[in-house]
Amino acid sequence: MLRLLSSLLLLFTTCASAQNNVIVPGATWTDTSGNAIQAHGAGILKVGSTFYWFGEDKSHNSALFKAVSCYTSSDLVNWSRQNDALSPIANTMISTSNIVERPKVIFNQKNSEYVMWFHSDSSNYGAAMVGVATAKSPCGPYTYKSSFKPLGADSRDEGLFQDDDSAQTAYLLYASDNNQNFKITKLDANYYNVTTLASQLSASTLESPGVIKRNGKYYLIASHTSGWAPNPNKWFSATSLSGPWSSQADIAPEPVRTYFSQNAYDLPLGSNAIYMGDRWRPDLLGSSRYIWYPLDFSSGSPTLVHADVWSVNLQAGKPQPVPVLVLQLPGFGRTYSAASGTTYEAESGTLGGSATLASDSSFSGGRAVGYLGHGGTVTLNNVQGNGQKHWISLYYANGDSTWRNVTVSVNNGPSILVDQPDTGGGHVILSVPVQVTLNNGANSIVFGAGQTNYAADLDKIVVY
Ligand SMILES: *[C@@H]1O[C@H](CO)[C@@H](O)[C@H](O)[C@H]1NC(C)=O
Ligand SMILES: *[C@@H]1O[C@H](CO)[C@@H](O)[C@H](O)[C@H]1NC(C)=O
Ligand SMILES: *[C@@H]1O[C@H](CO)[C@@H](O)[C@H](O)[C@H]1NC(C)=O
Ligand SMILES: [Ca+2]
Repeated sequence: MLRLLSSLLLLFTTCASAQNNVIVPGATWTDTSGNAIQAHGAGILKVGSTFYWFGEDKSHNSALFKAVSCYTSSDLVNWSRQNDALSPIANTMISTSNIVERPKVIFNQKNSEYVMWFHSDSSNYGAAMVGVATAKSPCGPYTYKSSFKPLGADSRDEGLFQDDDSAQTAYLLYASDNNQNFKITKLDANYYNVTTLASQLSASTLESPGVIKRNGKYYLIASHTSGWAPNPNKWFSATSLSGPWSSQADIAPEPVRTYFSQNAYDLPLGSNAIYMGDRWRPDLLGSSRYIWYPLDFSSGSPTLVHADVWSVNLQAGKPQPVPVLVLQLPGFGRTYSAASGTTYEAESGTLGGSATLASDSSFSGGRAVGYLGHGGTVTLNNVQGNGQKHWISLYYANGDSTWRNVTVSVNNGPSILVDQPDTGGGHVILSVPVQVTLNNGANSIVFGAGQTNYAADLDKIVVY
């Protein structure tokens, strides 16, 4: 045991500089050129050992169409931007005054062709169509074919599922009939059109769907409809895509509203999967963040594994680039690793100005620091670092209906402002990440200084 501990410590010391080789849900995720990844409403395609990430470029902070981006990666962490996969065409349904959302790509073996489906709409979401585009290489650029209403009915948020039968039958998954009925419809052999309805979940008000097949069983993951605001995403299972589907169940504890995210894509990996969601920020759409978590199937009920900092080990046995503890979950084995952190309770810090202690059983240690910001501060001394960049997760509660934020200053250095999305209640705790450089040894971190607005109640921080 001692030997294991010291080798973990050694791993921590020698490898900490490679900390940007990790998935940090809610952080600004930069590509290999250092730009924020713009690929919202994601779709993933794997070709050989390369992953392709398609998504909405929202860098113009607008819902209107700018581009479907294409990024490549071999490890799901380090992404390089390629040419845009789909670009606007004036006077069509994919002009810059239209909506193109949730691009998904599958490969059609018969035609040796990549086929992209997306939500195609007018600017007020009144057209409610799907669009189809094709290309001969994964990133394209894709040639736009058409937009239409599948089987003559509405289609808004959509996804695709390609089955593993010899014909590789594919299906459109979509919110139909003014988002009231959720439908799964079979595609034709070219993947250009739909043919027949496979199943309908009537009055289910589901959107943002993904389907994963596990041991002959189909799992549908979807959110309900609450605009850009998060809700508790659900799962359903069936032994056939024609149903019957099980009744809905949560993929995460209901109050956390899927850790403030909405499903975009579910990527099977090993015996589990990765949940890939969006944390939408409607007033600044380009700053919407990606919330990716392991989706654990070991209990038979797909469940998000909340991990502040984690990595995907694509090659079993490959040395880990980050200090990790393998998640102690059956089936995870070498596939997922979550970083181990050191916790500092906010209530153990030194309160300044109008800051006060808040008590609630939902807080770690039963306490948090309230009335931060607007003159209130808390200082945590003796936060241990190693002279490198560290991710710190701030655990907080924000019972407002709007976002708050908090300043973070390390060793009297410049303030970093960290957003604190509403948590859905004053008793609900979420975490947000911030990356800082800590001195080797003890550090002093001040929260809430120099801001006129109130920050959220700070429960604790975890330093990775
Ligand atoms: C990330 O990918 C780029 C381009 O493929 C490569 O040059 C770089 O070494 C990679 N970095 C890491 C940390 O894997
Ligand atoms: C899709 O199929 C329907 C029914 O056969 C047909 O009416 C429609 O024109 C087709 N749409 C496209 C875009 O090919
Ligand atoms: C910080 O939060 C306040 C609301 O508490 C908001 O008015 C302000 O715009 C936020 N600042 C930034 C830079 O987002
Ligand atoms: Ca606490």
